[in-house]
Amino acid sequence: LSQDDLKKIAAYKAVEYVESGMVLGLGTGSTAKHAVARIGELIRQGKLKNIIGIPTSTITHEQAVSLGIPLSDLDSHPVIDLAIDGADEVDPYLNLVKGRGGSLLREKMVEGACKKFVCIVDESKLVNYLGGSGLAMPVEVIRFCWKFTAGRLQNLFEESGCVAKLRTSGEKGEPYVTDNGNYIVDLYFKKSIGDLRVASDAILNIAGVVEHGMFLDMATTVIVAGELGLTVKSK
Ligand code: DER
Repeated sequence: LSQDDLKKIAAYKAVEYVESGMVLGLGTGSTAKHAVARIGELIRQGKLKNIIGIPTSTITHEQAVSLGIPLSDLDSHPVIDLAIDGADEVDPYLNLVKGRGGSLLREKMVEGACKKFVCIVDESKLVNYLGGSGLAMPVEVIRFCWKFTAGRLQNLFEESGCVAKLRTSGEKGEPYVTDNGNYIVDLYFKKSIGDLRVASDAILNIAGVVEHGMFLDMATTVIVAGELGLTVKSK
């Protein structure tokens, strides 16, 4: 089974939690994309009715529109029944790193408004501790003096061997700009950052920071698709 096969298996399992009449948070990324496609298919087959989708990015909004999924937003639906979304890392306590796809702010707003948040991953996302993959821990920052903010983030985690890098896109390496018009500074750690709540509060204390990609105590269920089958972990 390819990694994408595993993502699809996890996504389809998560869509089994969807019932007609639900307001759904629609996630972003290559795993969530399968869930959105499956929801669209079940609506088209008449197996799901009266669904309202709340997209977590412009790209998911476009996918949902192309599938005919009725859409709304948090202003009209401040309480959401169920969100389905991927993750970049999952620790043993169901804490997540998200945002390598650049949508962490709207994802955190939507998933923070949900009664249930089902996270879908292939087994490659499992880590012993957040930041443990050595891959990016995204932080959304305002553009104004982003270098200053990046420097403060890097100094904050000096003991963890942190390196802060501005996320760029395109051939010319121009700064990546989020749906919200902000930049992303990616943090790379060599060692554990210790207490995640302490780290989260310290990051959010920096005035130029908008939000970070640690989703602590937010997922209610994590569905993991692996070579040996599916594992469902619930809080
Ligand atoms: O950027 C994001 O938050 C995505 O949801 C990410 O966490 C998972 O993306 P993937 O399903 O493409 O690996």
